[in-house]
Amino acid sequence: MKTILTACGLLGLGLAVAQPALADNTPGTQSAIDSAFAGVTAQHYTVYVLPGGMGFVGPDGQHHDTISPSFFVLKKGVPVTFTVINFDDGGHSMTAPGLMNIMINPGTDEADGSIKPGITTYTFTPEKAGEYKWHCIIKCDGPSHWSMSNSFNGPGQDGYMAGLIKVLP
Ligand SMILES: [Cu+2]
Repeated sequence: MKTILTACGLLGLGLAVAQPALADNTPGTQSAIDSAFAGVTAQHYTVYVLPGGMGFVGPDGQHHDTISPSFFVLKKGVPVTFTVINFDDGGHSMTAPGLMNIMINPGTDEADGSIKPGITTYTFTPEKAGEYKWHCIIKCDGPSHWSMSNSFNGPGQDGYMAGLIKVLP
């Protein structure tokens, strides 16, 4: 701000107006986080479960059971609702010990061979800031079950049947 006022002064524009003290919006500071979430009273994510052939392609070139998105940012103390739309006729979970456990309803096989998606709604309020690992605890992604195998963060392949949740303070 000081630079701008100086420039205006040099140009003789007379635009020097007293500026209110700005909040420290340095990324990661509590005041920056609080100002980003000012007035936010609810958080919402829509998540899709994609079975086998619908899912993303893994490093083996095959499609795999996928929960997408799989990485989330939440604000502590603000209620969050996950709406999970499951296109698979099998159940899955998003299990994050110490934070949440969403048991995902399976889709329903229809007479014409299609699958009516299962819908699950799950609301909770994150109470503790930190980084949480989630993974699916229901055996899935047959026949290889690759999506359930360990990746760099532990059980489940991140981006498929696992991921991280960051809860901001
Ligand atoms: Cu699963």
